[in-house]
Amino acid sequence: MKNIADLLNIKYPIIQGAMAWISDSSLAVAVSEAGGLGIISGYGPTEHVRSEIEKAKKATDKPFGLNIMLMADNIDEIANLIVEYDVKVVTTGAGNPSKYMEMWKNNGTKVIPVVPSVALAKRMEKYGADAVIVEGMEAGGHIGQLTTMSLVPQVVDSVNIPVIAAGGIGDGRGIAASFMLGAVGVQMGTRFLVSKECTVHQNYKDRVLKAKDIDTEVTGMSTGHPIRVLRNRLTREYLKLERVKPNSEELEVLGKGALRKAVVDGDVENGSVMAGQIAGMVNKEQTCKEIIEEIMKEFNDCLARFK
Ligand code: TUI
Repeated sequence: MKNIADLLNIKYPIIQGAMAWISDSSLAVAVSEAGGLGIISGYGPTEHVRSEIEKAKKATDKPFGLNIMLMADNIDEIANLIVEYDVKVVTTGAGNPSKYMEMWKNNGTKVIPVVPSVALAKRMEKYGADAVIVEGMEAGGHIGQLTTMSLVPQVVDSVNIPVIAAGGIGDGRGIAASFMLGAVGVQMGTRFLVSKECTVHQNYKDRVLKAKDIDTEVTGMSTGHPIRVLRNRLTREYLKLERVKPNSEELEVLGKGALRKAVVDGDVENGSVMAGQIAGMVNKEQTCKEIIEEIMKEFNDCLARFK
């Protein structure tokens, strides 16, 4: 398979990464209408997720996906929405989705788990995944331990299903590099976060637009839930607490509701501003169509250099 577009019935091999509280129907519809695959985040109250799916169905006849965050507590309900609304693609993150895979596959939904290791990629292939998204720790949010550069080719060598690369990809050069590693598509979150159609608070966008290469930090290494975010008052307090009071309840209190605080309230000092390492090169707000067309041009220019 040369690219993932045929499997997913889309024009370009670009998937928009799900971002908790951020990727709603507005963003997903804009990406799908521009020829990529938009993904609605399934993280949040079930009725909210249901209404975002309904809005997307009304706004586009192009395929879009729903992401299942496997650490959420209403996950059974969200998993059922895939079948109820006949969502064409499901991506999963932060855990092992095998419990739900038969149900989704029986419905004809394409199942694409995000994996942080070769072992999980192999297990997902055995359970019938249609493809895997291999996410390196350059990504924003909840991350694994390996980088995209080292993990993607190792997974490519270990499975026979299509591999989609994620983490650290923000332009056409990143797609070209991913294809060189054996991937047939890419997933990008941070670049779409600053798109015009993304409804995240403007303060959050501005923070990403202004970020430099060294501005992300990983919190939660000690708790087993590492999360990549932009450095601010919250990360300074959190990292200090991790050093002086590891495993304390205070850590949980500090982290609770922090993402929503940044995304919805725009409190980018005390909230969790999740973003990937490529934030440093994301410095303009564009429509999703402009982003995708610019990236595809860069990608084709890269390929032409090697002809
Ligand atoms: O899921 C993500 N990134 C996320 S989810 C998220 S939601 C949230 N997080 C914290 C606070 C509030 C909301 C933010 N970012 N990426 C996909 C991903 N999945 N990265 C790593 C993994 C992963 C890790 C372990 C996938 C499977 C896994 O398996 C463990 C097992 O059970 O075998």
